[in-house]
Amino acid sequence: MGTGKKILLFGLPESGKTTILKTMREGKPPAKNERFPATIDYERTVLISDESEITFFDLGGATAFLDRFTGELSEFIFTGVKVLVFVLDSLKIPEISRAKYYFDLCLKNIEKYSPETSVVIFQHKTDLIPKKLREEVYHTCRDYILTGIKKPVLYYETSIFTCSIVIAMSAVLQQALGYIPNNWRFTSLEEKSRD
Ligand SMILES: Nc1nc2c(ncn2[C@@H]2O[C@H](COP(=O)(O)OP(=O)(O)O)[C@@H](O)[C@H]2O)c(=O)[nH]1
Ligand SMILES: [Mg+2]
Repeated sequence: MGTGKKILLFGLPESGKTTILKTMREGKPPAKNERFPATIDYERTVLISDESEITFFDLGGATAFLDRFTGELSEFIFTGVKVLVFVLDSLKIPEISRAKYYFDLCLKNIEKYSPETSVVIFQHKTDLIPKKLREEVYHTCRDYILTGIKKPVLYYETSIFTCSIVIAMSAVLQQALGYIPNNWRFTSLEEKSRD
């Protein structure tokens, strides 16, 4: 599955996965009212630098796909993964138990197929949280999602509208490669639907 090193982006629908990759590809957030169709199955974005190549898999968020990725396709998806990025929508506290369910399933699969994988959480869309609630939202999300997790997890608060997303992505690249490449650029490999 794919070329070079593999990074998975996982998260509930609408958590921001496709937008994050688009922002990285274009070097700026998409225009305010731009909407993308829900990701079907998965899409690949490749990061190319002088030294290396990494493929990001943006996994479609619809429940049927999530269940396939963590079920019948799990070996295919979770083998050879360098970094798992789990995107958590800061505003969807009511859905956090569903997110946690999939996060735990991802970790189970990682444990089974790629135990060396680094795990990174993006607590995303922080620009939408009123400033005085940020601390509280951070603790609520973090405590909930990490309950019962023994594996070390890197945790970043992110937004496509601040440099936080670039800082978090740099950490992901550092985990994947052991260094942050010079001259990195992201390109879209294809719009991918396997079926
Ligand atoms: N305010 C805000 N909105 C965001 C951010 N990232 C993504 N979004 C919005 O969240 C919605 C869902 O994003 P999308 O990338 O399609 O989610 P996906 O289903 O996880 O791929 C879109 O309307 C995006 O514009 C962010 O950092 N801040
Ligand atoms: Mg998407």
